[in-house]
Amino acid sequence: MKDVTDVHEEFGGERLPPGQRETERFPVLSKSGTPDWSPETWEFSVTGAVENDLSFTWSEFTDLPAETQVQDFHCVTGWSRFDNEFAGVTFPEIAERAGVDDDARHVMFRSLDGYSTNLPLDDCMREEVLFVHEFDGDPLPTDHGGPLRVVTPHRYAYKGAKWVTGVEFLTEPERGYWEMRGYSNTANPWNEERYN
Ligand SMILES: Nc1nc2c(c(=O)[nH]1)N[C@H]1C(S)=C(S)[C@@H](COP(=O)(O)O)O[C@H]1N2
Ligand SMILES: [Mo]
Repeated sequence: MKDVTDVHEEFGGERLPPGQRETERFPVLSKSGTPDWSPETWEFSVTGAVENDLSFTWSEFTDLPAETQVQDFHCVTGWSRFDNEFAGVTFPEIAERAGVDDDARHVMFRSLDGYSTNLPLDDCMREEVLFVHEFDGDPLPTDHGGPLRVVTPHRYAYKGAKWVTGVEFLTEPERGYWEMRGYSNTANPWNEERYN
């Protein structure tokens, strides 16, 4: 199992970012409740500035090579949860299969509940950006984004789309749900980039 809880060192900060407090609970934060999904109709797509558009059914996605990591999780509302065990497929694994165009610079993630969030491509091409389908050895609970969510331990957790069903590679930046509503576009917890 890979331990990536040292990611804070890269950003010159303590393990607990400034202004955060540690919690052992795992609160649920969703803009509008937990959407339904069914393994028969679920589909995940990769589109935009790529050589090959990709589309996966649930069984195809769960056949992809997965890895398990221990990660920290920082919510912009002020809580952090340490040592979460997440298993899933890395962002670079998906990007490699799609073949990212040379002029792609940004990424938009889209979700079943209408949520979206954006990141620069460089912030996504990291092994700890995972498409997670297991938490603590069990299927990811639906409240926490199951069947599939993104986690971004180097950024506030709103950069990790729960119920993710689409990734679009972009040549120009666009803003996601919270980024259009006053939250930071960059979201580095060690700089307390909370609001725009
Ligand atoms: N699809 C979707 N993803 C989402 C959200 C959401 O409302 N919808 N909330 C974000 C926010 S603000 C946070 S802090 C985390 C919360 O994840 P959790 O509910 O598993 O703690 O999910 C992020 N991803
Ligand atoms: Mo959040």
